[in-house]
Amino acid sequence: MVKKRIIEGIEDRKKLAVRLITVATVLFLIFAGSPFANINTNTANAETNPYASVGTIVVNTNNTAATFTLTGPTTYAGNGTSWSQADAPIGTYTITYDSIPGYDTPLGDTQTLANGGTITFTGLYNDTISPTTTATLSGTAGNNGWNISDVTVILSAVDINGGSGVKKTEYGFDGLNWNTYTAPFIITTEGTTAVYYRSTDNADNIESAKNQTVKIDKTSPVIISSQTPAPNANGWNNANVTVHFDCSDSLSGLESCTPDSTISNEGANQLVTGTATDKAGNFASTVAGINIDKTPPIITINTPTPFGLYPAGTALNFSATDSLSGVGTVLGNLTNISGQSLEVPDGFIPPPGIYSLVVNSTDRAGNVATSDRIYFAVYR
Ligand SMILES: [Ca+2]
Ligand SMILES: [Ca+2]
Ligand SMILES: [Ca+2]
Repeated sequence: MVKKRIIEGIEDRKKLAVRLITVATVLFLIFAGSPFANINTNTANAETNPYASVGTIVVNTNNTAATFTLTGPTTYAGNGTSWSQADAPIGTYTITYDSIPGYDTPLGDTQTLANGGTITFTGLYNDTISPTTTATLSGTAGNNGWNISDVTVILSAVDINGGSGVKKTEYGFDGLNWNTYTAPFIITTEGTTAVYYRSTDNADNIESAKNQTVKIDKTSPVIISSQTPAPNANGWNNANVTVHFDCSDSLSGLESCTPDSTISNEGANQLVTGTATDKAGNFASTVAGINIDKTPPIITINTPTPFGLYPAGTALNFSATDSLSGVGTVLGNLTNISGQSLEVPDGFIPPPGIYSLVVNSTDRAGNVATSDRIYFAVYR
């Protein structure tokens, strides 16, 4: 019976050893330390970044009789969840096991040795896959990929499922200098801005930098109207007017500009609207007021009448009207029988003689009216 138990015990140990070999290669580096000393608290792997160590746990113990079981997360090696080593002699144990991408030993995972003391895992990790960062832009979208407002850049990063996790996300504007990303940031600069970004996981895998172009145009285009021919000093034209619009946009560039238009109708303050649109969708308008008067004034001559005879002291009486731009000048051209001419205003009193009178009137648009020639005489 006792012999059977011993045999069974031996068989258990064999099974245990097979199991251990299945999941790991266990190396014992035997030290000739002081036997039967207290079990120390031992630490696996003192590297700065515990995640950087791949596939190895180093367990130090000076207990020659240490019997312990290492129980890890269920993802351990994929071949089992525990390792056992009975009657471990003094030594350093290097337990090597298959690496599984994304395998994570929780920091500070502590195992208790069967006869006291602890073994602390400071971290094991096999993570060679860098995280993935995604940039999301938040702004008022215009056209052609342009934004017409400031743009908020939101970065989010994930490490693969079971990875060591994202340690940090960074961004910059030249791919060389990096800022740690802590919160969404706002691009206010107009024009084209390149935003570079990347993340690093806890195993110090650094993602290849990505970049996202941010195009902002918050500025309306410029539009200026001009007209040909230019108006006269009174602001009037007496012929057709062509209205031209000059448009420009220094950011996204022009999408459209109102073409020339020709105004032929008479009228005061005829409004012609021009609009410029940039490629981002901003627009600006301007209105030109066009004054066209093609119609000469209407001249009325009350005195003299054709071939009239008038006593000395009779005043000339003439006038003009104009319904659009208004009368600019009205003057008579008085010519005596000797052919001498004199420019005279309304109300002029010609001395006795024989005359011809022509009245000229110009409106404020420059249209000229000329009356019929009237012959008359003034006697004493
Ligand atoms: Ca990773
Ligand atoms: Ca613009
Ligand atoms: Ca007129």
